[in-house]
Amino acid sequence: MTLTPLTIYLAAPRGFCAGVVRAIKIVELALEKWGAPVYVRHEIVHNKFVVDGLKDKGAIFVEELDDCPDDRPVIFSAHGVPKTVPAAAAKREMVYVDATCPLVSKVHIEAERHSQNGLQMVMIGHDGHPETVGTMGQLPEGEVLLVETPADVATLTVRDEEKLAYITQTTLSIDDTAGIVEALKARFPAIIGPHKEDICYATTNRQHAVKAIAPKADAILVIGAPNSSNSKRLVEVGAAAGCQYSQLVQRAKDIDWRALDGIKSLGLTAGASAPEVLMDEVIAAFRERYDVTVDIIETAEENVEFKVPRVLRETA
Ligand code: 2E4
Ligand code: SF4
Repeated sequence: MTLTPLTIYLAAPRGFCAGVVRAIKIVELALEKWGAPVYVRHEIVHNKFVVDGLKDKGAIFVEELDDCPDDRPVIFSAHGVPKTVPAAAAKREMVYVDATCPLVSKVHIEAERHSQNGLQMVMIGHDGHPETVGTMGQLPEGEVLLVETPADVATLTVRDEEKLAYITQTTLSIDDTAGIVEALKARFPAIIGPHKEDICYATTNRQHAVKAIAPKADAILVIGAPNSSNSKRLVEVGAAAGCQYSQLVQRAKDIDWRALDGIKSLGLTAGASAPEVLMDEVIAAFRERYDVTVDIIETAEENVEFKVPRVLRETA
């Protein structure tokens, strides 16, 4: 049987970012140092394959600190936690390691600095997402107002228009966020903020790569989890950049082959929390059905690395 030709445009960069590599390493080193079980508050990163792999090594995942015993170490996920969480762990004299990505911690510090300068904060983020909950939780209740859309900006009630600053989640759509920042600046000309937003290098690079691929791909698949903000944004960016069929898949078995019938080209990328083995699996599934040529579309090079916390450095 002759297979139909298919060109796969493979995005680069894609997949794991430096914050995810560090967070997973923290769990692995903690298991080495303290033995099993080690507790992890929330999925260390939003990926079932990663979480299941760590469960097999002895990690126990819980949603709340209250679900952890006092006498086992606990790790906080890469997304960050409200200040009340390490405070409660310290009060219980627990051993805890914070795997919050340093680029999320940077936003936490920014919020604190603005607040110390007497500014009220506006956070651009997704309601209920753990990073947004963690960042807003750096300041007392009411000090951070959440906006998700330009329409939310129109209805904001602020304490003093002259004393405002904004911060953002790190995994937002660059283009959508620009629109919200514009609305904020139009309504509150004195508002201060970062140069553009707090979207991180990895989010930025992955969105740029998808944008480069979208115009020439008949379909795009993004490997990532349904609760992964950065992965979902890649799907949206692909669609907004003109690709008719842009879909999230967790792994090869999720692919809707019928929907892809007749395609000649496919864009492939993976969110920051999706391991490359799942990309290998997806490409292998296409090779079984098509005569595949892989064309890597590289729009940036990445060489960011983050150190693990000091308490785990000797183990490393
Ligand atoms: C922490 C911050 O935030 P998102 O839902 O995209 O998290 P995910 O775990 O999918 O990706 C890693 C990550 C963690 C991104 N930013
Ligand atoms: Fe850190 Fe960015 Fe990765 Fe999030 S996506 S973990 S902010 S590097």
